[in-house]
Amino acid sequence: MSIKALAIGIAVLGVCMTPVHAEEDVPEYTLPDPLVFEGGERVLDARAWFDQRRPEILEAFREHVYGRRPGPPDSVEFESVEEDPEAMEGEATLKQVDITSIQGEDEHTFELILFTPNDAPTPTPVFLLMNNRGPENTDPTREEKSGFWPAEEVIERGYAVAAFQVSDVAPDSADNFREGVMRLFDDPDAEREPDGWGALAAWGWGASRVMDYFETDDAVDAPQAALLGHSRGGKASLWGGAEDERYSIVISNNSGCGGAAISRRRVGERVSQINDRFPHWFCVNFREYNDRERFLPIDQHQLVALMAPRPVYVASATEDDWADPLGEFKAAYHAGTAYELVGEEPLPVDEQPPPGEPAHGTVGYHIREGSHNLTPEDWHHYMDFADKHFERETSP
Ligand code: GTR
Repeated sequence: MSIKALAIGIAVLGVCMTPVHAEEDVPEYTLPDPLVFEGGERVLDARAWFDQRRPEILEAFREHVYGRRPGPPDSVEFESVEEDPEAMEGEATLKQVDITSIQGEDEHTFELILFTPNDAPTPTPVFLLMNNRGPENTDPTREEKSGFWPAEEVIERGYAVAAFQVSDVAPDSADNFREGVMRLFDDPDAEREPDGWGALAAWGWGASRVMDYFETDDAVDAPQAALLGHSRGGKASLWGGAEDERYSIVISNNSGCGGAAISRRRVGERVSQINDRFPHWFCVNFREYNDRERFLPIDQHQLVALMAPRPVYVASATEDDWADPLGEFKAAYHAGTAYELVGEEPLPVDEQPPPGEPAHGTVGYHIREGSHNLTPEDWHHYMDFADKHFERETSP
């Protein structure tokens, strides 16, 4: 086996490593222009973006990539199952809330964990993590602490911090992903519609039910809520933020293929590989683009552009070639034309900045030294970005 083949093998296993691809091997490609309608006409002003072009792009992603999610259920109920006003040694209030979606005769419940700071002005802005790792990362008792969700550090900076398990909303498995919320709307035994929603869309739908809850909680400033996900969670946060404009900041950490990375580059994970290994994440139509990325009517920079004019953040890690860090940067960069059109600041750099030098316009980007992960360092960049956009003082 050649060194390169071995390296790719290791990357596939998700073990941290240095880049294994050569930029000169990236095929030539032309990106679809966010500001050109499918029919070829140019988008000339912000009105045309909001009223026509944005809906056209959103529709293309529904049809070809993530599938169509339903609207809200008939009703949603919230039940506080645990409350501790003296959590984190008195620094925060803990609430554990059961969120129940009711549709006809059926219902589905998942749990939200929320800490709000005790000595910050209320309502407080909030970060919601769509947790794709184990629940030990978001331990409400704080007996276990994890850099993946450094809740104490977020509270210390005056933000509320929340999390839910994506697998509680839709199991992360091709065998039973339709047994979570999806069964409220679809027959899990019927064949999937070609544009029926996949698990990533379902996880974002769950984030919308969390937003429904935030809007009822006086301690939380729902109009200042940031939606954050890592890896598969970062794919879901981008799509969830595109579908639900109530999230005012959308953040994708190391989201890679089907997230922020440009599909046409074919670097790291490819559309065919992701569809083979995770057939439940996307809609069935996405498989049409296995090894045919250049025929996609959209590419992932347009997913980032769907957030405009809201602040959006893409982040990479140096040893995460499987997620194509340069492709992630390029998506953030090429979303910029839509941001400029609506009077917002695109990425303030036109080349990928070095590690440790985040670039924060209304579009934000950083690359962190290290492997595929969500770390306190990433979180602090996100909080700096939120401080800027929510006009808060950045702590030293
Ligand atoms: C990998 C997958 C990636 C990424 C990652 C993760 O196996 O190939 O697309 O989503 O899992 O979620 O950690």
